[in-house]
Amino acid sequence: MLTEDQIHHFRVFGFIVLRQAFDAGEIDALGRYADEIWTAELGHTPDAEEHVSIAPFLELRPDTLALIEDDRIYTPMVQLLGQDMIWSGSEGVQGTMTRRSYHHWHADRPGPQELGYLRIKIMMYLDPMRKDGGALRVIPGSHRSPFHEELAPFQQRHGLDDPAFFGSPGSEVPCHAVETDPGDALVFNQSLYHAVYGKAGRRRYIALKYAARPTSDAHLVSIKRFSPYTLTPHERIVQSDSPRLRGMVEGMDDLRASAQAL
Ligand SMILES: O=C(O)CCC(=O)C(=O)O
Repeated sequence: MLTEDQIHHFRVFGFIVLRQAFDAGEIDALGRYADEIWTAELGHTPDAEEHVSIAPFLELRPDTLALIEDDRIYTPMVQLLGQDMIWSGSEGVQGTMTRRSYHHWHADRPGPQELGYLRIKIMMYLDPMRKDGGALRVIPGSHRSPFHEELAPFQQRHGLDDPAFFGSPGSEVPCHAVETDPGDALVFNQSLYHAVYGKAGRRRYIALKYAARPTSDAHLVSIKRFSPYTLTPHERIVQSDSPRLRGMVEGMDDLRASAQAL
């Protein structure tokens, strides 16, 4: 359960960290499940330097679904997104997606039209993350207008090979590096500007995504553009016996039909 201070921190800065929400035994078990999923998908055990990115991820096994509705995650999400929130899928990633040690400054849901529709990503890193060694860096408050709009040049440049961000290398942009240890859960607004520098080796994370229930055509247009998979949730969630899991995908057929009509 989030305190009023944590809710305030999330609203103002765009992120919070749930420190040591999970114990070492739980993280070890999650790592083992993750290895099994990656191995099954790749057809071999991932090498230490190999990149593997699977989405959906937790949905692939009945025994990993529990994390999605675990009180330590689910209750904070209800507090931030409302009781009628929706599920937006999970990811399981090892290694570095771009085979580069950085992921330059960007927002997952960029642009002023996105700021009124809250979507949240929770990062659970299975290895310690430090500022120059792959920790998620965030620009606190950059999910809010007009700061968000001022950073639009970052979004335009983040795919370039060697971009400058207002004249500085990405690694020198003023920011907060969210250093984490296994067991921490980093919760961030997907309109927040973030980046990673110093990714190396077997960097593993599980990500969980939740969103406020869409209530307008603009929300549906945004889902179609950025996360169309949200509208076709995994069968294991749809058919689940759990009221929490089923509740998060309830009405999805209607939402998908409305989205298709737009
Ligand atoms: O690799 C990471 O830790 C974060 C990746 C990222 O930037 C994202 O999920 O949008």
